[in-house]
Formats: sequence, C-alpha cells, structure tokens
Amino acid sequence: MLKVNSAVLVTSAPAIGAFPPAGRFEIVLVGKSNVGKSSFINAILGRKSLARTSSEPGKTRTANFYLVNDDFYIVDMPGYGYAKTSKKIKEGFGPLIESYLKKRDADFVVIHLLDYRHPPTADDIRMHELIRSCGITPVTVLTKEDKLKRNERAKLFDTIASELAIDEDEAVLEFSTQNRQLIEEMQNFLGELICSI
Ligand SMILES: Nc1nc2c(ncn2[C@@H]2O[C@H](COP(=O)(O)OP(=O)(O)OP(=O)(O)O)[C@@H](O)[C@H]2O)c(=O)[nH]1
Ligand SMILES: [Mg+2]
Repeated sequence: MLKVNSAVLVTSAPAIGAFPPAGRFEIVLVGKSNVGKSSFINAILGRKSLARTSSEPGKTRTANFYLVNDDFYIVDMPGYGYAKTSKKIKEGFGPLIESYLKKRDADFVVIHLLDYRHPPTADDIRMHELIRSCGITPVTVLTKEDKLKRNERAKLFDTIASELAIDEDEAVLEFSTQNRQLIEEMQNFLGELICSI
C-alpha cells in the first residue's frame, strides 16, 4: 500500500533541460488531453487539488514533477490530441514526452491512461507503439470507470486491449476517482512497484 506522507510539486518543466536531476524512481503519466492524468495524481496521493485539473482539455502544459515521500517522483505530462494544439506539436507528441521516453536517464515506469468509454484514438495507438518501441512496457489504465455500466465494461475492455495489441506481459487496470476500491487497488499496485525497485 502506498502511504503518502508528503507530496510536493518540485518542478514544472517546459523542456527537458528543466527536468530535475535524475536519480529517483519516476512514475510518468501519459495520455490524451482530458483523460484524467492530473485527477489520477490527486486521487492516488489523497490530495484534493495538488495537480490542477479542468473540464477544458489542455490544462497541463508542462512536465510537472511531484516528489512523493521525499522518495520518488510522479510526473504529470501534457495531454496529446488536443484540438487547439498547434499543428507542429500535433505532428509528434511534443518534445516533452518524446524526449522523456527516449532520453530520460532514470528508472521509470510509464502509465498510459485511456478513456474507458471509447475505443483508442489513432493518437492513443501511436503513443502505445512509441512507448513499446522505446523498449518500455507500459501499464495501461482505463479511466472514468464510474461513467460505465457494469455490462458495458467487458466489451470495451476487450476492444481497447485488442486495438492496443496488449501483450501478456502488460498490465491493464481500471480506475475511477469516484471509486474508493479502485483507488486503493491502484495505490497497492504502485506501492508494490516502488517496493520492488
Ligand atoms: N467522472 C469522472 N470524471 C473524471 C475522472 N477523472 C477525471 N475526471 C474529469 O475529467 C476532466 C479532466 O481531468 P484532468 O485530470 O484535468 O485531465 P488531464 O488528463 O490532466 O488533462 P490535460 O491536463 O488537459 O492533459 C475533469 O473535469 C475531471 O474532473 C473520473 O475517474 N471520473
Ligand atoms: Mg492535466
């Protein structure tokens, strides 16, 4: 179980040069804009509004490094696929995520968040492939579980897993900021991950 004693925003980095020195374990969150990355952070850290959230997509514009328990970082990345993003940024996932995945010299795990309600977008599939092409096995998290009826979930779960070509070695977890049990399961999962480092 992840027990959170302290959580502070240490750095909001507009570019890789502003990332904090590597050396701690990092949990990095990627996913399309509005999928719930910042809300995920607040829920698992038990901090109501540490990470800024918004119903308007495009809230997080920098790589935000949260230092937890003075031990490891959770990194909140800007979302991709935001319609108002400039064309240049839309062509790639933006220099922040790509340079993080390709160059970050730290032990890290990538959590790829997808909206449980919808099949993956073309950007979601590209992002999943980009992560795997960097030799990283992402953890997939399906957000906003509370918005689905029980009988809708199994089919959507299978569609998402098959469109992302999820491998046997990949974890897929459901999540909702409105579901205490799912929050605790995620805290357990992350707690074990951190202990195993
Ligand atoms: N019902 C429900 N709403 C959620 C959940 N997670 C996030 N939201 C809502 O979805 C919206 C977007 O959440 P954010 O956490 O700001 O999304 P984000 O991925 O950080 O977005 P960007 O910073 O724009 O990339 C907000 O209105 C949240 O309240 C969830 O599990 N259930
Ligand atoms: Mg955000």
